[in-house]
Amino acid sequence: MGEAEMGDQSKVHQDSGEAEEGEIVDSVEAIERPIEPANTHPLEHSWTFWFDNPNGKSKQATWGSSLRPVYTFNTVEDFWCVYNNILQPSKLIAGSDFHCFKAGIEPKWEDPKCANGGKWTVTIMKGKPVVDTFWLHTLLAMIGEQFDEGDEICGAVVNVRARQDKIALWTKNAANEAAQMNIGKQWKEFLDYNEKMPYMFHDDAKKMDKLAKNRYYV
Ligand code: MGP
Repeated sequence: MGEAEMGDQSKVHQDSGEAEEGEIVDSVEAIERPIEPANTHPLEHSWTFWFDNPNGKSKQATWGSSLRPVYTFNTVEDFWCVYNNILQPSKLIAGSDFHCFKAGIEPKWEDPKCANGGKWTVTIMKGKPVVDTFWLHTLLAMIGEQFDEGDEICGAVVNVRARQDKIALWTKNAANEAAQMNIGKQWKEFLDYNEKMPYMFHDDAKKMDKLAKNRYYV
């Protein structure tokens, strides 16, 4: 091998920082090198956490004007990094809404992917720490693509309220009853939840607000 070639080769090694197959790694620095991003575990989708500031709610003229995207992640490691550094729902103040939606979908009825959809809702009595477990299991089921009808999932929201907390799973095509029933049944299994669970169409909520009726139950 000529000198020029040798020089080129050592340059390649320096740049990539990777040992080639069969190469003896002889420096401590190389052995103790921290885990490279290449060793992370990508998720099927990117997901965005959103937060709605309860302090802004009483003052806001329009619903959603204080709703903000907080962080987008697309690897298992990044998820845990964020999750481990944010408050769990039981520690959030009443009025907070915390969402995790597929990147590109806004957690609003008005979003085109949500407009024809609806939501399954689990209601949790105040003071029950199970809200944190339910929230984590919901997140893991979504980002880990545990639902057979995964394409139907838009995201999930936890509403922290003074009297009771709610976790809702938003889906895309409310009229597809079979798909929604499948998702509802699976979600109950993942949470080990045994109460009756309702599904509401966003369109009904939009038109009738608090008078809107649930369409399906599991
Ligand atoms: P909520 O916070 O989802 O319900 O919606 P909750 O917890 O029963 O009510 P709260 O008063 O205790 O907060 C509350 C209200 O916000 C609804 O009745 C709507 O008027 C409005 N709203 C909620 N969402 C999810 C939307 C939405 O996606 N779009 C619009 N335009 N308004 C919404």
